[in-house]
Amino acid sequence: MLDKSIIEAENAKRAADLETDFNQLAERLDRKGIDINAIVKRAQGFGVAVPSWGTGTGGTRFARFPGEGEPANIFDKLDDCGVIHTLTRAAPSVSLHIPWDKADPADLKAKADEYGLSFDAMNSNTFQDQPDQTQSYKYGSLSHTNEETRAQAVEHNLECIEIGKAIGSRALTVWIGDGANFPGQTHMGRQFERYLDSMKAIYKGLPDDWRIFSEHKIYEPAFYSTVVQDWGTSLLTAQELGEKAMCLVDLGHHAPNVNIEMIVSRLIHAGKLGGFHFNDSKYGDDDLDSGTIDPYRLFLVWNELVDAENTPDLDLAHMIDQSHNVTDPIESLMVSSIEIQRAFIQASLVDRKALAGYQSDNDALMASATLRAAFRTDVDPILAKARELSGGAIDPIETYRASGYRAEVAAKRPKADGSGGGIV
Ligand SMILES: [Mn+2]
Repeated sequence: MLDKSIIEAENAKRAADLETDFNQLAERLDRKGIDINAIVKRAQGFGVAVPSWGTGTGGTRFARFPGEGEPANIFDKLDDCGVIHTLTRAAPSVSLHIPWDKADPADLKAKADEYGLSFDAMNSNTFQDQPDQTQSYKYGSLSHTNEETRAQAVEHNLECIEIGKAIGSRALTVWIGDGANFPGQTHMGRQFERYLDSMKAIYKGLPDDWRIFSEHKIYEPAFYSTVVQDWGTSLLTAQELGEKAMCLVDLGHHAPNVNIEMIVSRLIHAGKLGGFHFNDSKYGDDDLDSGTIDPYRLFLVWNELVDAENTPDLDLAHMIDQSHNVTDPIESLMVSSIEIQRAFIQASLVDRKALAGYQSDNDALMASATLRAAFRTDVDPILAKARELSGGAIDPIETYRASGYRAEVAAKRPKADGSGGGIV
């Protein structure tokens, strides 16, 4: 656990500058009729879930280059998540992955409690074989032609729900790697029917206060076709299953140039938007850090979410899903949490009344300028003030580096194996 005195000492170095910057921004926003303290409260109320797997170094299909002090198990991962939340105050929950994070639920809860963390959506894994399973997922899982393989995949998802129930999770995210590499390899219609039947069996095991998220992905690991390749298929699935079934949008799981913010709007309209996996991409599902490639797109997604925030029953699960290959994962996850929070706060500054007026007057130039005015506002002082007031670090990265946490865990944790490819 991080020594609180380090946060205090680092904050003391920066408090006066923050006050100056904050007061200047407060004055600017006040001229626009915006109360900065209300915006700070919104920032303090923001939270995104950290994926347990994100605390380790990722990799590509070619190789993985582990870093120093990699977490050896879920308890190490929770320690790292605790550091991320302690410094940023923006990452209060963790999304677990089964079987990678399997452990005694009481121990998981106890460790999470140490840092005030809770558990977000559970993630099942039927995209790789585990040593103890009888059926292989080489040719698919929930949509496999073999009934026993499908049953095994359903059973695994039901087990994820059971573990989740014991640790206070309320959702299951299902992403499958099922698809085909060759035209003709599978009957696309029958394959989708089998998938739906399996999902219905999982849905039956869902507690009343739970939700199930279907996550679409355009390609990979299957390169010709994937069963749940787009938001249309995901929506069909959610609609066929029932009211507890929702769609999850992973920002990286679309073709380049796809208008993701419009997909978000459509799913809100359908009452089927359940959550997000935040990341960024340049070419495909690159799983790059949130906000590093196209921060404006991240803002536009949040613009839709803020616009719809008073929609009845809109309850979104926000999660990060990234692969950290060349950075310290704790640093990447802290920066990403803050960048997602930044887009939320920038979107909260949009003058919606003015925007609606420009839209109804067909004033395209001023409508666009209204969005960009919010996007261009440097909200750093708001985010830093929110962290300071919540007991976090004014500068999480510098404070983390000053703490020496990575060197400390590197001395204690076993050296990670770098052989083989990683999970991207
Ligand atoms: Mn994802």
